[in-house]
Amino acid sequence: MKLERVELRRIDIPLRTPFRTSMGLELRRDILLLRAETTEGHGWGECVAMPEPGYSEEYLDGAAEIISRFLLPMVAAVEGLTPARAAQAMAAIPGHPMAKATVEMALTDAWLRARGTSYADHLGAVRSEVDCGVSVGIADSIDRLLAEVTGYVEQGYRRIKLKIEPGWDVEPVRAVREAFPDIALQADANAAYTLSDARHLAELDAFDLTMLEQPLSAADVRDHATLARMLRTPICLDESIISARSAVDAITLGACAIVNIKAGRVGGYLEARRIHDVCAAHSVPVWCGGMLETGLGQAANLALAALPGFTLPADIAPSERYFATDVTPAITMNAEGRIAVPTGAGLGLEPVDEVLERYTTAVATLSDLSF
Ligand code: NPQ
Ligand code: MG
Repeated sequence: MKLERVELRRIDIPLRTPFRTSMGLELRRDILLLRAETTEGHGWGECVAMPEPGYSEEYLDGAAEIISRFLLPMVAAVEGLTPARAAQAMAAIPGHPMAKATVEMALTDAWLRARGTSYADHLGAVRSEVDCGVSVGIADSIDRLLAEVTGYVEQGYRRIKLKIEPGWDVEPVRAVREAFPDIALQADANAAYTLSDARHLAELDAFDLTMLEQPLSAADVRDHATLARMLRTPICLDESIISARSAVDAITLGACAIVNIKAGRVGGYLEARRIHDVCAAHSVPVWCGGMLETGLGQAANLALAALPGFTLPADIAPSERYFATDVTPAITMNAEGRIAVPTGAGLGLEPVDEVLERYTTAVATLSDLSF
């Protein structure tokens, strides 16, 4: 396979409901899509970076720059290009995992489409559907939170994840637990606390949470290990886990009992699978995180979440959770809170042209990738 031409496309989709986290309020989803044309056909990649740094250091304009200026020329020069060789070549540049994952995802889609193989079979999936959870943003009041969560429970989501931050933690978690004594419930802090909040966070132990996700900063792995010894609630790491190596380090230190896997955060689906493998070897359960992806990203995440070690519900949502109209045919969830893993070649779905055009804010075509 050889890379011939790439289209970078920015799309801007209004969110159906505002999504507030400790990093800020999101009203729309501004997304970078990459369409790779190769000698064997085309494929799609989706960049999960946000317009501004916050969740991590990456941001959309920076991702577009490193992709077009450095990653694509490197990948275009690879002899006998495969997704794995592309990932290997891109590893020469440190960092920029979301940008690398975008390129790897598009090349993988093209590669698999040409071979009639699904993303799920490529990654080693063993399930035909995935259990879905929902990530609930910080609300304006406890009453509004309860109304929102009630709707999600009625829709069949198999677990509820509450975004928390200092000032919005114990009370909302208590209220949801009292209203729904039996639901699977977890909280995600997106690194909003420090170790000095340990006694306060220990109050969450009263609510039988499946996990507390990323309470401390990404670099504070040792502090997470200290915190883990002070809490009964299992710690899950998201932002801290940037590779299979860092997953092994965190597990060995006792910093987490559960790992959230996002391909964008770790540089691609191949590294995501390696994290799954090392976690399985350490008997650490994993689950598939989400970044408010379109149907393209959700399709790849569904394939990943169908691997055997993904034993907890995913942050994979039906299209309607975030968007009035997705760029792909809508991904739907059944009344039991499950979404089918796509079975078609590659991602198994494609953007709908007129929807894509409607949301597009900028397009760049890169055809001279040879220098
Ligand atoms: C998390 N995702 O697990 C992330 C963080 C996150 C579904 O909770 C725009 C784009 C806003 C991506 C807000 C979920 C976002 C975003 C939060 C990702 O930590
Ligand atoms: Mg998270």
